[in-house]
Order: sequence, then C-alpha cells, then structure tokens
Amino acid sequence: MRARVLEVLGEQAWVVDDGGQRHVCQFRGRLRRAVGQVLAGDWVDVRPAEPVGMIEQVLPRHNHLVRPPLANADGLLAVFSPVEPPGSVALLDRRLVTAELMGLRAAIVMTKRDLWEARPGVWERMAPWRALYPTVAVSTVSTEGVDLVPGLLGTAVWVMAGESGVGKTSLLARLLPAGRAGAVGALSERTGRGRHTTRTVALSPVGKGWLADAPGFTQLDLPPHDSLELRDAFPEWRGAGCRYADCRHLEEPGCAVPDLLGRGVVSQERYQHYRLLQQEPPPRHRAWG
Ligand SMILES: Nc1nc2c(ncn2[C@@H]2O[C@H](COP(=O)(O)OP(=O)(O)OP(=O)(O)O)[C@@H](O)[C@H]2O)c(=O)[nH]1
Ligand SMILES: [Mg+2]
Ligand SMILES: [Zn+2]
Repeated sequence: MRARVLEVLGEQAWVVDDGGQRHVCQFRGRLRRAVGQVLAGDWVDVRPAEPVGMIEQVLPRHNHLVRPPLANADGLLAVFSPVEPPGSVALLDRRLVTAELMGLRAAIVMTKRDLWEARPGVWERMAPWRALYPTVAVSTVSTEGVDLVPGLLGTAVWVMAGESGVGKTSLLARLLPAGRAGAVGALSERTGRGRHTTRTVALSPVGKGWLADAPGFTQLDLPPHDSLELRDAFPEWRGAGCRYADCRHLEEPGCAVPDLLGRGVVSQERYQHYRLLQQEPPPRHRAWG
C-alpha cells in the first residue's frame, strides 16, 4: 500500500494512505539502521498491520531538504513579519531565491497584520514582492486573512520558512481545526517522549494541502548553483532581451536590466540583493539537497 510519511519519531512514523487513513509504522530492516532514511514527506510502501504497520521501502524522492529534514516539498511559504520585529527583505529574498533554485513554488505570508494594518505604507512597501509572488496578509490575533492560506496552498506540500518569531507556529495553530493541533504530535505521547524536546518536522493537513512548520533559521545557505542559475532565480528579468544570452546583468554591454530598473519594472532593492548574492562565496554547509 502506498502512503505518505507525516512525521518520523525515533523508530516509528505516522503515515497517511491514499484514503486519508493514518497508520503508525515501524521501519523494515535496513531502513531502521541509518537516521534520515525515512523523512516526513516521503512516499513509502507500507504493509498495514495492527497495531503497528511496516514501512517496506521508500519510493524515489523528487527533492530533499536538509533543514528542516523534509522530502518531496512542492512549495516554500516565506513567512515575513513587517513589524515587531521588522523582517529583513534581504532574508526574504534569500528564501525566495532558495525556492527558485530548488524548483519549488513560492508564496509570501505577511504576518501580524493587526499590528500594521492601520499604518500607511507597510502593504505598499511590499509591492515589488507582491507583483512576483502570491501574497496574503494574516493576523493570528484577529484571524483576518488566515482563511486565504488554504487556497494559496492548493493540494501541494509546503514548508514554512521565516525568521524566529515571525509567527509560523501561531499561523499553523490557527489553520488546524480545533482539537487537531496535537493529532500528529500524538506519536510523541505514545513513545513517551515530550513533544517539546523533539526537533522533528511534521506535515499537517491544511485544506487540501499539507504544511510543515520549521524552526526559524537566521543563517540560510543557498543550494548549490552557478551564476546563471542565480540570475534566473529572479523572475523579474527573465526574457529581458539583453545583447548576450549569458548576460549576468552586472554592467555588461547591451544589458536590458538598467532600463527595467529605470522604469521601475525591477526593484532597486531586489537588484542590490541579487548583486550581493552574486558576490557571495559558495555555501559551506549543505542546508538544502
Ligand atoms: N500581534 C500579533 N502577534 C503575533 C501574531 N502571530 C504571532 N504573534 C506573536 O509572535 C510571537 C512569535 O510567534 P511564533 O508563532 O512562535 O513564531 P515562529 O515563527 O514560530 O518562531 P520560531 O518557532 O522561533 O521560528 C508570539 O509571541 C506570538 O504571539 C499576529 O498575527 N499578531
Ligand atoms: Mg515556531
Ligand atoms: Zn543583462
């Protein structure tokens, strides 16, 4: 039977089958030996049994994140708080570029709407990002905008990414039906380990899709890439029509990007972030696989 892994905890995992039924499973022989053989998000072959089934094998992955450990993500939900504390748009761009380099869809959630809704300019300031990526504004206090998130996710598997304290966990709690918040974490109770001492990643059902919370990482390495792949991670100048096909938009003759900047089609801020990313040495740690 085919199933998707929702959470791995020690030597057991919660999986959900195509009919939506959840099962606790153990791992077959060699899968048990190496940590990280089975990840949340994996598709697996399961032999169902009561009370504990058996994961026979892991099906091929289409991608694999190292931090958080998650397989087969479709999208990255960049969670950004404009206030208290104000988020960094440079870090936001790093996350969006990471999504582009990995072939993930990307969308933006602006959090703490109750704190900035009445302030002029906050929503407007994000216009360059809103033009490129689907964006919703939410408050987990008033719950405004939270109902837009399931539609944003569709039927895909998304991982949240954003600095510590932006409101990722609060948002997920608002998205889960009352009483369901602990449904996945129930495995921890079963194995006798405290939920707060574990550092696992879990897929939670949101609408027709899936959403994974993740701890905020301040330092975020980009996936391996070359300079043209980095150039193409900025959708705003795809097909810009520069003289040379390998133009990196770094002052080459016949580059079309200065004109796009001059006309405000490309944001100065995003372009500056792009230039800084092009100057960065290659990543030292593999955060994304
Ligand atoms: N006013 C307001 N506060 C919020 C909102 N969402 C979250 N907060 C507060 O922001 C703080 C951090 O929220 P968390 O959900 O824990 O943030 P996180 O992104 O999960 O942080 P890490 O797990 O450390 O990465 C908490 O004190 C929340 O109460 C919101 O919509 N409005
Ligand atoms: Mg959190
Ligand atoms: Zn160019």
